Amino acid sequence: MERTLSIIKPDGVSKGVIGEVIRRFEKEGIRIVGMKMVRMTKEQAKAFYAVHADKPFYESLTDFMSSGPIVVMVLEGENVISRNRELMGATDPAKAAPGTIRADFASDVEKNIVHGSDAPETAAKEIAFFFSDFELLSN
Ligand code: IDP
Ligand code: MG
Repeated sequence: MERTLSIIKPDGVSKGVIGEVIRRFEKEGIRIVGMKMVRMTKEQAKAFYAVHADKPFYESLTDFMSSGPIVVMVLEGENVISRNRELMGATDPAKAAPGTIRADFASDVEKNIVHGSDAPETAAKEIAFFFSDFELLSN
């Protein structure tokens, strides 16, 4: 059993696809064990995306991620890290497989609707960034 962090980014919230994204997780039998809506400050967005600090899109990405509310969720299931990445589709929606969240709803490579952790170590770090143990279901 694995856990991963999912974020519905500000564009997903403003486009009104919160319910649709959650429906896709539930339809796959993925369990939601934590969920809340928050708005990150610019500083928090920079900390969350620190791994991308040297990328040319870092400033723009962290402006975007702090531009409005996001829905953060902890998903649980077998191989949920890779299953969530498959449901999301490729980072660039133009390259995302048909039927994936990004292919269906994303407008560009930055405003791509969802975030998903990419490995067990990053998932653990990203979950702890947003949630205390008290906020997560334990069974
Ligand atoms: P991922 O979200 O599919 O894991 P990453 O490479 O980890 O993709 O990049 C993190 C986020 O940074 C992306 O989801 C996207 O919002 C943004 N991003 C990635 N590459 C670019 C780019 O080339 N231009 C603008 N934004 C980008
Ligand atoms: Mg990533």
